[in-house]
Amino acid sequence: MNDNLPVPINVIVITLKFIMKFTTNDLNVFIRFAKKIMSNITFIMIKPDAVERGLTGNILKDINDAGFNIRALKLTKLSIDEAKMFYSIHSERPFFDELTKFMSRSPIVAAVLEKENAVSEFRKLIGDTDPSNAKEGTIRNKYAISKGENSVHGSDSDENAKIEAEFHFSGREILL
Ligand code: DAT
Ligand code: MG
Repeated sequence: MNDNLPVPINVIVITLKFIMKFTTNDLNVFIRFAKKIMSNITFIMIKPDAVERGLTGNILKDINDAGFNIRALKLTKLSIDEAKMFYSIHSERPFFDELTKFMSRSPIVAAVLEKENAVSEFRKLIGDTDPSNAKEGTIRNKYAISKGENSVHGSDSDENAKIEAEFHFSGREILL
């Protein structure tokens, strides 16, 4: 027995075990919750070609009609360096220069959307990258001009949705 301890060692051990069990359970609940939120959000942009042609309202209506909830929204503009950073994954592609010049040409609308399986659901709503291959009724089929100027961006994975949302919004601007 350690005389310096004000409470018996077994009481300390039992208390510590209890706290650890409680925190582990708590952590698991938190992780499950975080995973659920992650698969329910996507990051999207209404691109310069669509904002320039006054299509923001139409596209937001399509988004609303498809059952997405807006969790963050703003009109903003990318500098050429920000466009290069955002699309850095495509930096080796032949269209990188065209893409980054286009995306920094004029304002965009950036948003975080929520729906079950948001990433795949939003990509279904926008259709193929190339509007001539985009299904009837999809946003790109209705509004896109070309493969480059294709009106909307949608994240391609839960991980990228998080990275892209954090690129454009601070934590307090995303209302989950
Ligand atoms: P998506 O936006 O459907 O995810 P992506 O990630 O392959 O398509 O490409 C990103 C953007 O780059 C795309 O929305 C438009 C542009 N882009 C892709 N391929 C292109 C091409 N062949 N010519 C010009 N721009 C292109
Ligand atoms: Mg993509």
